[in-house]
Amino acid sequence: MPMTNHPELARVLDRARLEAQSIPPLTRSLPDLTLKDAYAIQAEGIRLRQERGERVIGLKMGLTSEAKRKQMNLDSPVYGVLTQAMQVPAGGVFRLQGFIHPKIEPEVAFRTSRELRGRISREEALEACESVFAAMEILDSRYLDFKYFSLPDVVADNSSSSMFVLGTLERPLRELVLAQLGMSLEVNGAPVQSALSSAISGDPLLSVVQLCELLAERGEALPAGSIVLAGAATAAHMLHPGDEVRLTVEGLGSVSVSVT
Ligand code: OOG
Repeated sequence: MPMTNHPELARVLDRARLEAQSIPPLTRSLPDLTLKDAYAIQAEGIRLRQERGERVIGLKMGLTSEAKRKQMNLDSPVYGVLTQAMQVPAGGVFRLQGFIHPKIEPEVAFRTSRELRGRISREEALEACESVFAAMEILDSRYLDFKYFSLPDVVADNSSSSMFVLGTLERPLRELVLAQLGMSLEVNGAPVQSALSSAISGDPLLSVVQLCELLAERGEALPAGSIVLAGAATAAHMLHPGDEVRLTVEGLGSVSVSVT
């Protein structure tokens, strides 16, 4: 059987992203694509971005809530890589042009202050994360129909990572009951999604534990100073020109983005 050509598949996905032209899911022509292949393709895609000067600043977890797993009809958490070029400043502008079918999701994010390697406990994650803040992730899938893809497809596509916005109020984790924060996403002043932070992995800090487990399976560590997006608390919301999107997280303030 021929070896899967990870660099070539990464280039196909990279081109789809840069040209904002969706493509059929990889598994349509490669039904045997494994998760291991998919993470290798993802890593190649990040390497291409690094070659163009992008810097890795963190990781995102995806499919950590029941709402998202149901929306995407997939059943286990995945991760993707974040670079500095994907960040929209808080209160900034997100331009739809150049994206395929972007959606936004309410999240919380952590900042780590020490490296985490191997399987860790919640207590170790608590020790290693110096702050928590509100965050919104803007997803975009490079595949034709955002709905129909398998786990290896989404992982190869950097777990639908596109852009993200971080809140400016960073708080120490021990000051909050992390699993009990009310989260509300509003578009043009009207609530569109709301949930308790427990919707994220039962407790958003457990997303960090799960991330370390996934990284450990690949012999990788979570570097000190990483941003970790914990995954969406609710289903994703489609973006339209003129949308003013605001996320408020209890104890963590609000963060907004304008869509043009
Ligand atoms: C997969 C990524 C999901 C989340 O927060 O659950 C995700 C997708 O929905 O395309 O990032």
